[in-house]
Amino acid sequence: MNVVSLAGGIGAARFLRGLVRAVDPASLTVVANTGDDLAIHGLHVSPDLDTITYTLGGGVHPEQGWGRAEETFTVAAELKGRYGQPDWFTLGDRDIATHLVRARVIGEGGTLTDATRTIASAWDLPFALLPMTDATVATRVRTSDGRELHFQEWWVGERAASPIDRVWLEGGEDARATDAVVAAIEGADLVVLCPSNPVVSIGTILDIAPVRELLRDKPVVGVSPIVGGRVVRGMADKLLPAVGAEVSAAGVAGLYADFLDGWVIDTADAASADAIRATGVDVAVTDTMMVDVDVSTRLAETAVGM
Ligand code: FO1
Ligand code: CA
Repeated sequence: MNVVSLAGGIGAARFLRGLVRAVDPASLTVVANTGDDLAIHGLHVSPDLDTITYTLGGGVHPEQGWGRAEETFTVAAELKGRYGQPDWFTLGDRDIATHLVRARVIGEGGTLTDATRTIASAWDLPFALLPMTDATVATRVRTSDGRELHFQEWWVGERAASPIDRVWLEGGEDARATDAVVAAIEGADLVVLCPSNPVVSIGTILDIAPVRELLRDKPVVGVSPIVGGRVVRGMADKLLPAVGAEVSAAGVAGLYADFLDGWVIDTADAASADAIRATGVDVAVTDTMMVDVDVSTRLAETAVGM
């Protein structure tokens, strides 16, 4: 069975630790969001690709959930102290090695897809990891006081202090999914949406033509990133209102209404199951708090078994 999974960062990475146990990883393709990507010190930073790679490769910082374990910051200190470079978004030394490999592949004329293949193979990832597009795109937000910022400037730079009234993918209209992404979805027997941010992770991937259109012809199941009407981590609660959606398992399912077939929600949200079923979507209710790999595995088995 060929499976394609659409993924953001931390929530996706934790879910994928289970999905690789629930399905044959050799038949799994993970398509990752690149709307969070940004250039720092001339390096192409791809937080979601790297979070997935480090987590599934066994090298992620365990408490933080992103970046490298056993990280050091010698280069960052030199950049700041000697060169006076901005440090609102910090790359650690080990992480910089990843970025130098990516820069070398892209500098030699390769694509982000090529660079991702090189990096994923060094981490022995057992599945294919693909960026959603090789085009340059960037998630941007408009704050309620009228400023337009890169998503990372708002989330990391300003700690999401300002409310958001608009969010969009710059360059999204002109971007296309890569041939590899299109072929993977066309060949998929099942598409699984990770419990990722429905606006700036899954929503961004859906914005890249022709992903959304392709999903309408496929069995698609997803795991709700909202538990008990709250975000587990991240900032979806600040972004869902900007796209007119409720911060709830049902609200997120509604954003996928045109293609969603199965939706896994937490036991804390069991009361909303019937309302979601009434929209024509199958609902499974289970424990979705991925405190360890066993929970992630059972969750992935539930999603795949719908
Ligand atoms: N998050 C931070 O809060 N501060 C950082 O300095 C930071 C650096 C960073 C470097 C590489 C990387 O892959 C991720 C990094 N993140 C950092 C996390 C991150 O960018 C965001 O949490 C996600 O993009 C949102 O999902
Ligand atoms: Ca469908």
